[in-house]
Amino acid sequence: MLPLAHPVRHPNLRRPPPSQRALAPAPARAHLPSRARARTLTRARPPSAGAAETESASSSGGSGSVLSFLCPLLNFLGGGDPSQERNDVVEATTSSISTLARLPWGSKVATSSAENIDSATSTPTLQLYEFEACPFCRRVREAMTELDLNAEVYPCPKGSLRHRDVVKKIGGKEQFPLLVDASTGVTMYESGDIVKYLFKQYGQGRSPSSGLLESTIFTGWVPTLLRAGRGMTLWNKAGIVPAEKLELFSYENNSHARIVREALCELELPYVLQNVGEGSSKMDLLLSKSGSKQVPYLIDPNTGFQSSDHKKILAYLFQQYSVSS
Ligand SMILES: N[C@@H](CCC(=O)N[C@@H](CS)C(=O)NCC(=O)O)C(=O)O
Repeated sequence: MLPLAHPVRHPNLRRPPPSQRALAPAPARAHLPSRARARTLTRARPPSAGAAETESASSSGGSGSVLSFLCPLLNFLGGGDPSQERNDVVEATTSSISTLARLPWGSKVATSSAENIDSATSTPTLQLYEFEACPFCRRVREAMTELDLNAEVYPCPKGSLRHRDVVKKIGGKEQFPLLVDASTGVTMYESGDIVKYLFKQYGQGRSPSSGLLESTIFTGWVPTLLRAGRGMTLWNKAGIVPAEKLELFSYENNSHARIVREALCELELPYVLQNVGEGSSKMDLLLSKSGSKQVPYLIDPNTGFQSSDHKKILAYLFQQYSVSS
């Protein structure tokens, strides 16, 4: 096992009994107007199918079958249990090469976006249903870094206990990414459409950086393959639903932040993503919270855990949110 931070089972954490775990949907915050309601995580009702406007170009999710084919192979190569002690050299090398492969994208702010925080609830107006290993989801997260946007992220790993059901109820099918913009009422599949939408809505006339859209089908797969499918499948001991979302300061192409996001995905833990790419307007916020500009920086309001050390974060997450510990 990784060296562990001292885990504390906190009263804010709930572990639904096995019979209820699959029935405990996460909230789609677009339908939960107040922060108080967002806290009623396991009681919130998912939106009904077709309730939201759906803007989707097409979508068979054909490349999903590619991932389905690769999934067992990547799981095999990835060595299975993500909570086990890892080889630091392999971790650093594979994530750093992944970063190199996506170097021009998802690191810097291209344009400071219009504010996308709901002032009444202090929560982001964007909700992203995704999984870390999905190259199309990566494309959207890269755009969010470039636009300096925050989002509530609902990881939807294969084997998901909660969030995939919400996606099916919102849009009618399991396809990722899915974006909900509570400020406009727009709900969208199709990563290319989502990126264009985000730039149009929040990019103040800017276009996505050169090659961002086109490059996904080439080097967008590199992190998925090199990371051997980390951030793709639910960990078999996942299942604890935190009362409050975790908060992650990160930017898409940071090699250590990637490893933390993979873990959040494998544990299906929803979190508020504070994108802090180079030039971000939220750097001062990060500085005030952590005392440094280093990312990733994870805050767990359920327990008070805070750290910018990705290894400590991993150890904490797998211990704190494991059903058997
Ligand atoms: N054209 C879509 C493709 C999306 C897609 O194929 N996503 C895959 C994951 S990479 C998916 O949803 N697979 C179904 C699944 O994971 O169950 C887009 O650009 O968003």
